[in-house]
Amino acid sequence: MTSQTGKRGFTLIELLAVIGIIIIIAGFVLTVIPGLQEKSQIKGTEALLGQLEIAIDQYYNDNRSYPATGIEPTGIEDLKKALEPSDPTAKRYIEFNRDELKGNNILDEWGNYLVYRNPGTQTSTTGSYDLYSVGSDGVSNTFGNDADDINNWSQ
Ligand SMILES: [Ca+2]
Repeated sequence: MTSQTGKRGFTLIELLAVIGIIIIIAGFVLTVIPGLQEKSQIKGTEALLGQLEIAIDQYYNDNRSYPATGIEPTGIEDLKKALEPSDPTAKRYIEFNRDELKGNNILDEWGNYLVYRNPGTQTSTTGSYDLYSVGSDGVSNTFGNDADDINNWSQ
């Protein structure tokens, strides 16, 4: 005759072991995922800057000057209007995705405004421009030279 007592639940030790493993995995996920997300945000912002540099070069070829900046503090609205004018008959050098813009401001992967300056101040090349993201911390204390900032002059 077979006994029905073969069925049993987890022992307390087994339960604690499982809970311990779940805590270890959760800790790993919580530390690794944000790191991966930041890496992808950095890559995405670098890619956007690269696309903008190509578009700015094409604009330069047509106009023999880089897009001018006006009184707007970050200059980025001026850049957006030059590269993707609202006038449908004007030449467009880039097509922004709507999630890359807030109004006429071009956003980095953290949702902060990029900064564009013409004339630039960060290279010795005359007639150059500055273009940067303030990076993951959302601020720049050194006009684009903080360690986490992403700019067009130190890549
Ligand atoms: Ca920064």
